[in-house]
Amino acid sequence: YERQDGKPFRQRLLVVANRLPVSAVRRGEDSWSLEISAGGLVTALLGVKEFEARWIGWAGVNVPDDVGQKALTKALAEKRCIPVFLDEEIVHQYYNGYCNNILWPLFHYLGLPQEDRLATTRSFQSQFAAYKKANQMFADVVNKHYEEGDVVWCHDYHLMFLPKCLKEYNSDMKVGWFLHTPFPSSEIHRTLPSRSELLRSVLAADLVGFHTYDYARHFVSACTRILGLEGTPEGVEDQGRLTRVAAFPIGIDSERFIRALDTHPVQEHIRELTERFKGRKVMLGVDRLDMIKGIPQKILAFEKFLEENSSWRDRVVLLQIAVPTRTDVPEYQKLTSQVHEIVGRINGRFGTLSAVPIHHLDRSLDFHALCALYAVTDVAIVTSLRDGMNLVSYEFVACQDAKKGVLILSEFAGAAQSLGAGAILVNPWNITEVAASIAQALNMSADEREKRHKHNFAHVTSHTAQEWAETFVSELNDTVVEAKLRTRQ
Ligand code: ADQ
Repeated sequence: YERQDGKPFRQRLLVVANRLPVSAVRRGEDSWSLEISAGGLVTALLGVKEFEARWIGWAGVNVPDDVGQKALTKALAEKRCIPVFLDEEIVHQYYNGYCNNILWPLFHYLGLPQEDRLATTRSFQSQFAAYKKANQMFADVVNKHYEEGDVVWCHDYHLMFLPKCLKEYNSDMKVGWFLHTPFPSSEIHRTLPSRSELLRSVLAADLVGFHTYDYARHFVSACTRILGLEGTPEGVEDQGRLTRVAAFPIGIDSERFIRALDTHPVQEHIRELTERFKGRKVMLGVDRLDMIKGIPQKILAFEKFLEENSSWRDRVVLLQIAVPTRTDVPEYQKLTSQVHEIVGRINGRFGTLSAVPIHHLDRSLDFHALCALYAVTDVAIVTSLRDGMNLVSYEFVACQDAKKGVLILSEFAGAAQSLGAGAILVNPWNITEVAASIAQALNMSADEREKRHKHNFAHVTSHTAQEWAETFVSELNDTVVEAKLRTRQ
């Protein structure tokens, strides 16, 4: 593989994540079609151009037969992807169970799902066993493809057990682990029956990264309080071995969004949208349909705003684009019906024969349509109840240099720490406060909008995904060199 500009790659990077950045659909016994899938990590790593990156992960499909596995492996190789094959039972226990039903809600301070709390508690051990088994399967594939000098970058809460498995194979492997979600307060983490084992396996990595200092601090506290280890300004120390812990706030490939705005398809979409919503201010929400994104809270706040500001009722529209995820998990199915019900009720209440106040779409948009939507938006609204970072807020800012729209942003998104000075920060649980922030945003003077946008635009364009990845990987290289020097002394 060569870089597009012909220069040599700096290093081989094995990016290990639960999901490969492609979705695979079987077209025949030995034929597959592949499609790039939406998601925060995919977006971030699209910006990484310096490293010869290979992806290792699950393709999201069950492929029980050899012929299918061989054909898929071959098709994926063209996209620099290496599959890990997981069977249905493992996926059920590891992915739907331990990852999405236990770790995901816990790391976002949502607790276990109410109804089956006891059932989850009972199945905990078998799900954790499946989690470890799946992580070992990832480790086997990484080990098979590893070459000396490679950097192995493990991603997210699905793979907390992976650093330990990799170091058991080869203690010289350079291993980094990055968490895309928040790391919760140690008081939350300590409720996990597998709390110590998970912390110890993450600590096997050379470098452990989080989006914010708060998450890094929570992790170090968990290690000191639960494992009794020593926390230092550098990280966590265990019997003379240091695991470096630091914050690496992610960014986006802002240039990709800015360039797209001038292209024909985006300009076409912009023309259509401007015509379609003439005379109305456009508010926009773009989220995966997930309980952490606070979509019902956002819509209820919008209802309150319409209730209290009758003069705005036919002058503003909320476009909520929600891409369905984890559709086989009951909690997510419930969320979809709940959102549909609230939207239907509000549209029934405030709609007229010619217009409705909320357009809710349950689907993913292609890149051009998304850029156009960001560009025509007057107010973007992110009401995550917790969110590791939230890249939607960054993408919106990147597309707003002409319009200078306003960003309403949850204080519980990691992005609040970087875009806080330019955005209106809100507590999404406080619907009255969010409704007031909508009024503030819609009525904001052009000068104020410009000032706020300038701050955010400078941040988004200078803290890119590429820089994020480069910083993490060079820090990982340095950490390993320093550790070697320390052991020699
Ligand atoms: P996500 O929870 O997926 O990511 P986010 O950071 O907002 O959240 O990224 C979502 C990505 O998916 C964005 O690039 C967005 O454009 C795209 N997307 C969302 N809805 C879409 C739609 N309807 N159509 C098209 N595209 C859509 C996780 C963490 C975040 C963290 C990222 C990166 O939960 O907190 O910021 O990883 O670390």
